[in-house]
Amino acid sequence: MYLERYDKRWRKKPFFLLICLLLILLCSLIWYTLKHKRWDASMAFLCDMQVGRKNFTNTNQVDLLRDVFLQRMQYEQPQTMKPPRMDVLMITPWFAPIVWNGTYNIDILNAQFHQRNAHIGLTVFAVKKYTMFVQTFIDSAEQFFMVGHKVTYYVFTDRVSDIPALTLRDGRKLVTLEVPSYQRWQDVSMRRMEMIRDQSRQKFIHEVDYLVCVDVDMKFTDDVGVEILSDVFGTLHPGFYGTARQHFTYERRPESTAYIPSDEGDFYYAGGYFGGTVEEVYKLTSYCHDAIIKDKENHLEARWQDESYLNKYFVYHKPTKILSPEYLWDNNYGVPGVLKRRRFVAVPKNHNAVRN
Ligand code: 5GW
Ligand code: MN
Repeated sequence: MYLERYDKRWRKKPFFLLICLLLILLCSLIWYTLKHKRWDASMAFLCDMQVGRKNFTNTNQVDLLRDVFLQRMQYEQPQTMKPPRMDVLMITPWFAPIVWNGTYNIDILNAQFHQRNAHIGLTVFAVKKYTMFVQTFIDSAEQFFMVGHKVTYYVFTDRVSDIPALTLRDGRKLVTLEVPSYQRWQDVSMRRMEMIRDQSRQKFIHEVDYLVCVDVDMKFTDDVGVEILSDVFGTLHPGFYGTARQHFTYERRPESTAYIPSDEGDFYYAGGYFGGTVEEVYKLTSYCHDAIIKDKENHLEARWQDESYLNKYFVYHKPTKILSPEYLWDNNYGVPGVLKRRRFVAVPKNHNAVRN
């Protein structure tokens, strides 16, 4: 009796096999989609669901929080009555740190960011002849940028075949993103906002935690590490860090969306170095691009293109960290005493040769 039933069932063997196969396929599909999600992002989603269905579960959002803790470390005690730097501003009135050499302990910061397994994206544009800067840029970044952390270089270019194949350290990779090249250099510069916005949405949000967005005609000459990371950060322009606000080269025409009155503004930030979490960089680039387009419709273009719109953004969306000019220097400004290190410096360029 049992045997008979057993036989009958096994006559449907192909059917069962098919079901099994489909189940396996479904499982691997689910695993594959979840694998690429960042842990905290998917957890946040789960948490939201639990908040929505409080009655069906005992788990609280706070029970899912991860403990980030440090091992025993030995280092010099911070001294309440003895600030590490007396010659520079180390904190803004809205409590954002300004990063100068001597103000932070990189070992503590590295330990924290390693625990969080932070993945950093470094975006750079090499359009037209600017592909000539890529090799030096990447080679120097391999030596000095976020050493020991996970890094993805995103190189936006119109000349994909000009990007050299480079050997990178463990945990680091280079992704080339093909983009249109605009005829006007002003558009090459300004459209970076639109392209970073688009890729933040489509790609970066799934791949990295933080973005660092910089000029390519540059070279790392000293350490740039996780001390720069924060929700949203800007960098003091090397030409204006000691300047009074009314002399900043902000956009001063009230008709422009980038307009900043002469009695407003904290610092003059450089267009060639900003960043933050992917979410914050999305908000920043989205705002700047929208402002650029609005001005374009009115046949306006701010005085220093994307830099002007970035400065406008930071007047009303205060950065949570600010990098000192150590992080963006040009040797044409000499080497002042406050500058203990030059970490990222402009590569001298023959303007006629690279821009025509
Ligand atoms: C070309 C002519 C004039 C100005 C800029 C360009 C240009 C800029 C270009 O042809 N290709 C290109 O990729 N760029 C990107 O915009 C580079 O990433 C570059 O670092 C950035 C800003 O332009 P820079 O570096 O020439 O601007 P400055 O103010 O640093 O001299
Ligand atoms: Mn530049």
